[in-house]
Amino acid sequence: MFFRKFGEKLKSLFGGRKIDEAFFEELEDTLIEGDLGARLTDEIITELRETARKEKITEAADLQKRMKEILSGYIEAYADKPRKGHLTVYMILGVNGVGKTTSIAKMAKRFTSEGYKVLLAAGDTFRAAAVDQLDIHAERLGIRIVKQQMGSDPGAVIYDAITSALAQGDDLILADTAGRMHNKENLMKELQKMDKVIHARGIEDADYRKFLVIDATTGQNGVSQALLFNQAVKLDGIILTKYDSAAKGGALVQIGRTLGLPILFVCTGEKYDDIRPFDKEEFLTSLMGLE
Ligand SMILES: Nc1nc2c(ncn2[C@@H]2O[C@H](COP(=O)(O)OP(=O)(O)OP(=O)(O)O)[C@@H](O)[C@H]2O)c(=O)[nH]1
Ligand SMILES: [Mg+2]
Repeated sequence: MFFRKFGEKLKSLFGGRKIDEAFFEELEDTLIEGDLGARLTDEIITELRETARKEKITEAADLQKRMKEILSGYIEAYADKPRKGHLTVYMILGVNGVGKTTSIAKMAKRFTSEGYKVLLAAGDTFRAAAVDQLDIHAERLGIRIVKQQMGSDPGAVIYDAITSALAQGDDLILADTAGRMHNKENLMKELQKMDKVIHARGIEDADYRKFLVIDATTGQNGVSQALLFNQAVKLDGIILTKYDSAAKGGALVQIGRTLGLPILFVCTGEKYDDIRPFDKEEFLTSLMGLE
């Protein structure tokens, strides 16, 4: 259901025809259009040609499932869950406007409904409106928030949040961050500072996770962002937003293939419940037009 347009294109491409050169050319164009990128597209086509040759497959339809199997090797769902009765920190990263704050609110609601004690940390101190935005969500959802005034050190906000969470016995801190366009050095410096604060407060690496939010509508840009952030700080996974308006999902496959990053959640709208854990089977079935 997510990628109807792209899926439909693949469906009609694979449907009722023999495999020939024209088929592979059309498939190549479609995959590039679907944001799979030139390199990955090449890899997939090569593997499909090989499969068709080896197994003497002549009907394109018989290759559709094989392609899904190939893609299935490229992406995974993020499998870890925060432990209850033990503090975990999720740092939510991403460039401007991708949906960090909104996703934090959605996750907060979801984890709370699963019985987690959640605390929000207003780590985006860059804009006054950012603190207010998270504060409004906290109030609406009845979830505790730790905040400071605009311009204060985000590290200090995180420090306070951890102190407060430990005192209150919270299970999970969801930390918002500023969405500035970063260069790698800047980003690294900022996040290393944050790491230091978090470690100084006694949180171990295993309990400190960094997720990058990617806007599904940005295609190749999302892939570049994942590359940059992952180089600057080791990411633990991806949250994909704006799936609702996106007709393609290839960028996610590319990120999985090139960076090996698992996907935590996908968001499909602006309402609190427009979020769900990544389901590989559902995603690929929809992406491939197999439903
Ligand atoms: N359609 C749709 N809109 C979304 C989704 N997630 C977020 N948005 C919208 O995208 C816009 C930006 O969302 P924010 O959560 O403020 O993004 P942000 O990354 O925190 O932005 P900055 O703090 O400015 O960097 C808002 O208008 C959200 O309502 C989604 O999954 N689908
Ligand atoms: Mg924000």
